[in-house]
Amino acid sequence: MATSNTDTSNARKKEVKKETRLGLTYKKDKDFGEWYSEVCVAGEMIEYYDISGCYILRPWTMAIWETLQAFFDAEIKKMNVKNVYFPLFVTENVLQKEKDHIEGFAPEVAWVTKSGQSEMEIPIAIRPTSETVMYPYYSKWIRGHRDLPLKLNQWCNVVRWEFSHPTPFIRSREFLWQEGHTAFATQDEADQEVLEILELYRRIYEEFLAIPVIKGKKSELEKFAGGFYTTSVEAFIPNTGRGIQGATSHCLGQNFAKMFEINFENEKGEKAMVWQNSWAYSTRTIGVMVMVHGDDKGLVLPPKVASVQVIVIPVPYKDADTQAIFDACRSTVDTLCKAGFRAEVDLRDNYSPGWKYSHWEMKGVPLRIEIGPKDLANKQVRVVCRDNGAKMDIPMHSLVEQVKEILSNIQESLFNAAKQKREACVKVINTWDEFIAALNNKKLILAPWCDEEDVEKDVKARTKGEHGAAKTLCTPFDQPRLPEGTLCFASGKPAKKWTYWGRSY
Ligand code: 86X
Repeated sequence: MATSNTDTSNARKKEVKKETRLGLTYKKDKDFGEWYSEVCVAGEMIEYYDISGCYILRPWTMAIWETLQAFFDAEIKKMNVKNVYFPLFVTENVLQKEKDHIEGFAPEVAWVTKSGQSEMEIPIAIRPTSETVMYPYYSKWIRGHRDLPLKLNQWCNVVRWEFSHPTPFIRSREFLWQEGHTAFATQDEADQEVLEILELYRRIYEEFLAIPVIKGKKSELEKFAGGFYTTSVEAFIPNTGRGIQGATSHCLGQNFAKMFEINFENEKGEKAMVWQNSWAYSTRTIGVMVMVHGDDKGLVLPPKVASVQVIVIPVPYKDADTQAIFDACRSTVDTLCKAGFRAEVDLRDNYSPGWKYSHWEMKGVPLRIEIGPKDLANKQVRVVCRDNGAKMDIPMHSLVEQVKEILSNIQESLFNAAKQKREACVKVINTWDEFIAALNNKKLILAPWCDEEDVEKDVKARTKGEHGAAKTLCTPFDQPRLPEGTLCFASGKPAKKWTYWGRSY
């Protein structure tokens, strides 16, 4: 088949153009939503799929998930939590066992109704969460006080067929999570575990993802309806002025024990009901990380979770000894890997150094090392920090110590920068007018509140608009002093506590 010269040259032009089309179309400050999707895809974390709300999690994402998983899994094992796996499917009968629990959620449940071409006799649901799947077996397995505590966790996927706007990681119809379900003889033990787990969630956000979170208790309106009380870690996205629930740790009280008859014989030989908890964090954590740290050049990954912490790029010049530069790159990576860092070299010969810089910046690699002829001659490397663009020359002999120091500084300064940005958004208010002004200014609002459900409902109703209503995010455990006589910003009644309010994801 004949191909004209023009065709070939156009094709080549197109190819080169595609290769060089690096950089984002959208700006974080201008079009946040579009920027976010673009960064997830261009950073190679996510690929869109042909089912709305379902996303492919690429290796760049899964490596982060596995790091968080390794940490959390080891920590809960220290607490003597055991891993299990319950089936994905649940019959209608079992799902509906707890009517009140399911009621509000029913529209989100996805069903399998056919096998091949034939209708199934009994349709089966795909788990949206596993209470009703697991608790019948808790009832069977728990007989006496010696069977307690029962502490189980599973790493799995769940499906919630949401109809509101899907967003990668943040609101997807299928997501990965861990769900912990524990049962105790006493409320005391349950209470204590709720907080121990919440602390692990704080550490995931603050120590790994470099995101400051607020620990607190959910209002009656916002708690898990089937539970006794809900605690959470709450993050904040300054660009949109929205709060986002990072993870939850619930005390379920004895509500589910009643429904599922999870009873035991206590030490006195009396019949008693267990106290239960449940707790979860999901791949949403990764979305919060992208939103908080990303910039106009792409992802910014905290060193502790980045699957590549250091990318080494050769910078050969025409008359330089390319082989020697390549060798220096390889040995640099070797040294770093042996010292325990996650380092890689990009030796591809079909991309320019400049293209590679943009590529790895887009992917958020915390540290870039460039090695050119001058570096080789001076026995040094050039390092560039992803977060602030800082550049320095490091002598080869102190490579490991300096890289260690720099990465740990990046981890810390990402957290500090995020915290500073969040603090700049916190607005303490006392009156309704101040509340509305702060809400319109995308603030994270801390307000004195009477803690009445009807008042929260009223605030929701009065702030309903195209951007969504304001609600409570949490009542922080760390309470500022509440001066005597302080009134609720919304009702004018005596305030009982300081609570964070805002729009949320
Ligand atoms: C609430 C509560 C709880 C175990 C956790 O937050 C931690 C881990 N579960 C989950 N929830 C539902 O119960 C629920 C139920 C159905 Cl049927 C649904 F379609 C969606 C749901 N979403 C949340």
